[in-house]
Amino acid sequence: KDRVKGVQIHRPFVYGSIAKPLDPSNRPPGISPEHTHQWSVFVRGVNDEDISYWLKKVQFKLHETYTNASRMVESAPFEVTETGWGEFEVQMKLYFVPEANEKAQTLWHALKLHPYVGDVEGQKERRDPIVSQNFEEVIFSEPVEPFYDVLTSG
Ligand code: SLL
Repeated sequence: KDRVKGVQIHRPFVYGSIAKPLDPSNRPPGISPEHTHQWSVFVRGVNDEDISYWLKKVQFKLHETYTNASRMVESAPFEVTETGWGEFEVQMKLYFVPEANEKAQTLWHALKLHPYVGDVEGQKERRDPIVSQNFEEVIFSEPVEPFYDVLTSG
């Protein structure tokens, strides 16, 4: 396939996690008594912009303490929600749409459940969600022509 020479196309996205302590008086049914938090890990567009025209699916690899630790999310929203007790590194493998003709790219994210030590008191009282996210961009360098069309139309 012909590549569009000398062209780089950047697409911004956000990846990360959001977690909140479970309310002891209102726990979801059927979860392990050791679990202290509910969390989600995600890949999404900036301001929730649609990114599914270039991102096909995301494989999230959770800690091996989880059943079916490898979770493939085939459509938006690209996220996994779970409960648990511990922090760990989540592997996120981004698969691009077939027109892209690009290899998958892997990112790592440290799932964060606990607030920074300096703010423990405030967070405890308010049960604020703990958000840890990064802005990133994927660079498609000399995209193949059909993908260039996808990226630049609309
Ligand atoms: C730690 N190294 O010790 C980390 C591991 C694992 C977190 C954290 C288990 C959930 C389940 C869970 O929360 N694992 O067993 O269903 O802090």
